[in-house]
Amino acid sequence: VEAVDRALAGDRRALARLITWVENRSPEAREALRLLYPHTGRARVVGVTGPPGTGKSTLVNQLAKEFRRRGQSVGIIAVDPSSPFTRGALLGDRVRMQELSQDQGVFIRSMATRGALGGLAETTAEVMAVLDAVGKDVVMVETVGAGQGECEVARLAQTTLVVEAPGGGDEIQVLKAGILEIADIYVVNKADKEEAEALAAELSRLLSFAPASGWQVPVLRTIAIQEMGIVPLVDAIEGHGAHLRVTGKLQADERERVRQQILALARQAILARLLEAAQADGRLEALVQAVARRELDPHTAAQRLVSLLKALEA
Ligand SMILES: Nc1nc2c(ncn2[C@@H]2O[C@H](COP(=O)(O)OP(=O)(O)OP(=O)(O)O)[C@@H](O)[C@H]2O)c(=O)[nH]1
Ligand SMILES: [Mg+2]
Repeated sequence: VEAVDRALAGDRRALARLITWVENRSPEAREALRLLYPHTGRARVVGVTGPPGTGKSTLVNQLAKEFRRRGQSVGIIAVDPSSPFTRGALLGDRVRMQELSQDQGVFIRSMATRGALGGLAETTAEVMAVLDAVGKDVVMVETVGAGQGECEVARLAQTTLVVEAPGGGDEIQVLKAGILEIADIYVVNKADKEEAEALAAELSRLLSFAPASGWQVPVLRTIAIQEMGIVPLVDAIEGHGAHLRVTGKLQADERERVRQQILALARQAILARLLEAAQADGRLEALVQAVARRELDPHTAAQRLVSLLKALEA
């Protein structure tokens, strides 16, 4: 595919086109990804997640600037949670990130989650692979840590930042979502607010109960709007990267991610083939009716459906 060569050579419009293919799951996407894959595996992938409005986008913006000062190129994926509630915030992001987008070393892409049901993590992983392949040194992914899907997206990262802020955000909510476990670095943003200190203390206390691993999750304070605490945060991100490398965790985690990715894609492919076959000859509808009439139980029906796969292979 010609666009692949051009994107690899640094053409931003070709890069944007590749990402659109991937997002739309268009036929060109698979071939493009196949050609790009050998070029991947070099980027530092950083996930930034946390409750709505804690300053994730502002922080990502500042982190990008600091990485640029350190001579690194940056790709940013903002996963937009389709709720109308966040529409305005996204617009704000655009304005804020305008200055960044003038910089050729930064590529920013917002991804809609609408209609990406279930496949969001797979699609995001593929967009990350594209940015990695074209040579971005750092790829940052911003997601709102609310639902299961967003947590999945956070797991695609090598290093995950969980961003909290005092006021508004309900910490208990966050803990319920299991977000504490996914943090490699905890950020208490809006440290200009008085309650930030108590929040940081509470987080440190909660983290002290976590089982010991080779990595002590730091709790760092930032004031993203004033560009404060950004340098120590980037230092911590680099520190976590070094930790992953020396412990061999970088490769181990990567293999686990690839394993999950293969299985997820295989699951999708199998289900698609099964549904195609079962719907074509009305088999699925027949099973549904049989179960509804209590002639079959759902387990047996599922087994009959799966046995269709053998027929397909034959
Ligand atoms: N006081 C204060 N406000 C901040 C700080 N950082 C960001 N904000 C403000 O907080 C609001 C939300 O910031 P965003 O960066 O859009 O937050 P977000 O987490 O990306 O929001 P969503 O993507 O909608 O979840 C904006 O009005 C920012 O200006 C900070 O350090 N201190
Ligand atoms: Mg945001």
